Amino acid sequence: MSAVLENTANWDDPVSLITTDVIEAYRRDGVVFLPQAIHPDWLALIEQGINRILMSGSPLIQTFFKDLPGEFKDMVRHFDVTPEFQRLLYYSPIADMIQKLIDSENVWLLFDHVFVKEGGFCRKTPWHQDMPYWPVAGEQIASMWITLDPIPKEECLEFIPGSHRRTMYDGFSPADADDDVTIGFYGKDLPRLPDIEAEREKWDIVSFDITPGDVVLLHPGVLHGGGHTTEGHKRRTLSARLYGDDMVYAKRPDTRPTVPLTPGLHQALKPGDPLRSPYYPRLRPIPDVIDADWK
Ligand SMILES: O=C(O)CCC(=O)C(=O)O
Repeated sequence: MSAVLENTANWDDPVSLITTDVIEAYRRDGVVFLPQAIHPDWLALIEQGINRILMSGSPLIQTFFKDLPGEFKDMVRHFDVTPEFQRLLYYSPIADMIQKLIDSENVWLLFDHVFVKEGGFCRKTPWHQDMPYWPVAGEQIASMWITLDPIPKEECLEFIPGSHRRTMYDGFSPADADDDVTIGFYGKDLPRLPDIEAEREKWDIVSFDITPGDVVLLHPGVLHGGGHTTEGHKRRTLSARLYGDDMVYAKRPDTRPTVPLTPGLHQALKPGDPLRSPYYPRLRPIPDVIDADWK
């Protein structure tokens, strides 16, 4: 069972929320709910960043479920064109909290990932792990899943604690998800996803009621999905994907591009190389050049 930790907002020292219990629960379950971890000022900045991306007409906005009343927009890696996210990721406590959680001297941003569900009934996100989509391996990695809107448990993402320590499945294929959520993203080399939704009783599934400011710390190997939204409800989420020193480049099947599309990555690195790219900015320690310009 994943940890739900007693907590009250501690805006002066949010890093103290990453206790040894949290670290242990994260290693064991790969998912930890942390109540009131992000100050409303940072949430306002995230909202401005999401609005900027939505208004930009970015070619990286993918819209799913276009035939339904509600739409699902998925936006990968807008850091360079979103000053709100730059300010947030360099100067909010997010990187410090993850640095302590994964116990790494350095912390890099793999990418920012925004999800917006709104406009009426919007179906569940199919069950998946994030790890197969990303060309990475190692232990020191975490996403902070930050949702701006209050949502009941039934409309929150759902998670299967401990699944990051078991099989890494193929991803689901967004284009085929209407017909069969187990059709693979790559279609080779990795085992096909089980149909978790069809046999929910067999799985230990957790989810959380969300009040703005609450976050979920999520290991990208954890199976997660779900979270439809209904009429009058919306869910705007930033998932900040950060990693540390032990992460290396890893190959994925060659049938589809990996996420995020990273200029020159596959040419520059071979499997096992430390995961470094100008596309993955270092957040901790903050580079001197950023501090000198911004403070
Ligand atoms: O918000 C969603 O529906 C999907 C989120 C997700 O898959 C993630 O944060 O990795």
